[in-house]
Amino acid sequence: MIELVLGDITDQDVDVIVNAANSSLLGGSGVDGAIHRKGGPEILAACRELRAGHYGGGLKTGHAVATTAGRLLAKWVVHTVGPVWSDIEDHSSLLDACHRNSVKVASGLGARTIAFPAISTGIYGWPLDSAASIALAATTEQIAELSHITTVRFVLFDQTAYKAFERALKRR
Ligand code: AR6
Repeated sequence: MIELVLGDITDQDVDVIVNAANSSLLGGSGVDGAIHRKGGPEILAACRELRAGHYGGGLKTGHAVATTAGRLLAKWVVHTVGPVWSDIEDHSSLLDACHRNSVKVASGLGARTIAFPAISTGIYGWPLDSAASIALAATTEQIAELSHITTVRFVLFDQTAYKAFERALKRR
């Protein structure tokens, strides 16, 4: 089931919250900043451990990895790195991959509910209508293949983003 909600992703009572991170995994602004601020230092500590281990070179664009959600209501944060929008190169497959891989990681943890922000549509500059179509297609197709996940909630921060996702959902 796909849900659209206008709000702040850090308030969501779901099993997994997806973070629109960067490859350093060490925080940033936007969703990333909000998650680390509200989730507390446990999340950053877990990210530093990842960087000290298997993710020494950082998390690649399109990939996803889980940590504790610290003090958030969620059980886990799944960090993924969306692509930066480009007018000259099509990076749609990477935006598709970060949604699919986030669902896969969440499902592997046994999560049933997962909340996504509008990945790449902030600092990374991806046009909202395009991002919404890619996000909805990727998550719908991926959950059809995995039995665990029952609900995918897109948490949109403002009316403009909410309306773009609403239009994309109607087009499906
Ligand atoms: N809850 C839900 N959505 C939010 C929230 C929130 N608390 N805050 C912002 N948004 P962005 P990106 C919306 O920039 O484009 C970071 O520095 C926002 O309005 O968070 O993938 C990372 O470290 C926009 O629609 O993510 C990376 O360096 C959407 O979430 C870089 O930004 C995504 O905006 C990632 O850029």
